[in-house]
Amino acid sequence: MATSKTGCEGCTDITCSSSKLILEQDIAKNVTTAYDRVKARGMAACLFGSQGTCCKNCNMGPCQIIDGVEDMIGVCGATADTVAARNFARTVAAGAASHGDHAREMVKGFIETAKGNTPHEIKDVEKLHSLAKIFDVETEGRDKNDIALELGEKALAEFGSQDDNGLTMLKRATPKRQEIWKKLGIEPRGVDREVVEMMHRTHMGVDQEYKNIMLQASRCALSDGWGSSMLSTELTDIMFGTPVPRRSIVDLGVLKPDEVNVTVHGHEPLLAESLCIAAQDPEMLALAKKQGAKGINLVGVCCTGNEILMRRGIPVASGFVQQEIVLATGAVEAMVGDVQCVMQSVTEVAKNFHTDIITTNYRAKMPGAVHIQFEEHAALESAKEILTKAIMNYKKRGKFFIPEESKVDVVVGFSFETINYVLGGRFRASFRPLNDNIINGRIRGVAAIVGCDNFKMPDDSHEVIVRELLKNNILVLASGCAATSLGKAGLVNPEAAKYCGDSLREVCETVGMPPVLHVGSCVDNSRLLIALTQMVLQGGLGDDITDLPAIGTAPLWMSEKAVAIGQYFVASGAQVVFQDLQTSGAKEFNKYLLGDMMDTYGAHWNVAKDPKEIARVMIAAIESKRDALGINKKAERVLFDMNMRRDLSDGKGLEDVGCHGPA
Ligand code: NFS
Repeated sequence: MATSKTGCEGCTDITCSSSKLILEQDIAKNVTTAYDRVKARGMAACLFGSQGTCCKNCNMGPCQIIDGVEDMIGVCGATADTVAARNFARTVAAGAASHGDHAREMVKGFIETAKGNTPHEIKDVEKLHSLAKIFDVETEGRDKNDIALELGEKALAEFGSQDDNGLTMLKRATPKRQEIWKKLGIEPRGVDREVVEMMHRTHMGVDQEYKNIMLQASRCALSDGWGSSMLSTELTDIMFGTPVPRRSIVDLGVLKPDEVNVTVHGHEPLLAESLCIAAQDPEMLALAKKQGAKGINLVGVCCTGNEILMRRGIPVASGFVQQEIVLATGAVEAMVGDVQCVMQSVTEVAKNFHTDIITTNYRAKMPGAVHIQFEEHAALESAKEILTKAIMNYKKRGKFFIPEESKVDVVVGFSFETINYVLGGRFRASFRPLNDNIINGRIRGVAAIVGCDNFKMPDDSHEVIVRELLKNNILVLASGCAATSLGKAGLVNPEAAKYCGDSLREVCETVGMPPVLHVGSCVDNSRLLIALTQMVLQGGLGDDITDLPAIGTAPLWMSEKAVAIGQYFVASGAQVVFQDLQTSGAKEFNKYLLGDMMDTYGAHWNVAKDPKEIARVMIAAIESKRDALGINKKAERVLFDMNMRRDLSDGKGLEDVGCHGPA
């Protein structure tokens, strides 16, 4: 057995067993991964950068600021608080821009689909009608494609909107939250506009008051959560089907020794869905057979993987940190990417094998990759061209190693609508049982664990956090690479109920659901906003998200998108915990983020340095919300009878947030 360059000797960073197995193989001996680069760089990151006090927004510097040291402010006089707030806000803007640009492509694809110009169709008509209602699109007596076209055009207009009345879907929030946003003057006006204004306000010599900068950061983040991401999720559901529970598998063992393995990496499901259709095409299958393969095995990497996992049950090979290691198996004919989270290093890893890295989007090219432009108007033709390239590589495959034991069962597909009917039944779909179980204490609260994986904490960090939460009877909703990592840990299936405290286990076993509900990709975190809002509107748990015993974390955040998500959760009233933030060099601003923001939004950021500590913060936050609601008092732990349920159900209900049963 050889020692790969990454090797595992003395390596404390890789705890993932499938990664270790691959990197121990001879075929991987020349492979260099991010784990190597982390080690080579050492742990000492630039102090100014990591604390948020390096300013390069103009060319008088770059200025490195030390808070409290008179000579160490910016040449222009900018203080540590201003600089750190500007940097933080620009991170939010970059994250929101990424979701916005992704969403725009999905909306354009939706319009083309409505016009009949793609191989896709409008699948979820019930959801189409429900969203049409929110957007004031007439549905009576109209063909689904007509409705979809008008809805798509109205959705597209949200990107360039200059309308001070705010984005359409803000009205899905609780009345109290809408009031808060209005009072603060932070209702987003247009998806693109908020990013532009954020970039302008953080230009040299514009907004220099950190609280004011953060108002726009919130507006920009809200234009993501309640704007672009929500649009993307909803229209993607309408086009490709709203996820329903289905079984699948995750981890590197999903690769197949005798089939053409194609990994789909990136984010926009238009490409992935088209590849799924093309991979079933008899012409493609015949070509694969001609090359000696038994078939074509599409598997997911990162969030595009989560998209097709949720809607088609296509297996996911890996999340973000394992993307190089998937290739180090030597068993991948092509890695096909579109946008976001594709490491530049994959082309270097691929050089050791017969693998092609295929870029497909004019916005995201890579040196060393083959570029085949994915054309929306000729989606199937593009997908076939891409697959042909992969198939023709099959015969070139050399030695390879697939860890066949490394595959874990998952049950996924917990869209908001699914949670609704899984808990309430198909004909009485409702969040009422969830609220009741929280009120009676069987479920202590709800935790969202979202976002990336990263090399800063051990690979099993998500698992460590979630096991603590489950033991403490906290229901977990997961998305993105966090959900993949939890799937690999065996926590995303109903059998994992055994890891829960007694009362949560009882609930999960009764309903037959996993204690960790996979809600989808990172864009699908918008489902969480709707779920939290629905919990409030069902009654009994306060009158805004801020009152709920609920908290979110992106413990291994890597991408700027995660910061945008964190900020839209905070601005929507939900607490979040991250492992670190690049703000600690600015005392006042940091204090504002980690506490004082509460006065403005009813929520703030938290930082906790390791998985156990993150879990402790989450549990404590949930228990303190329970105390505030008065549901921790023994006498108040009652089961609700029908009359009480009816009372609580008064007021806004499911229809008002545009929710319905599964497709
Ligand atoms: Ni989210 Fe997805 Fe993964 Fe992080 Fe990247 S794939 S959109 S950013 S790393 S979860």
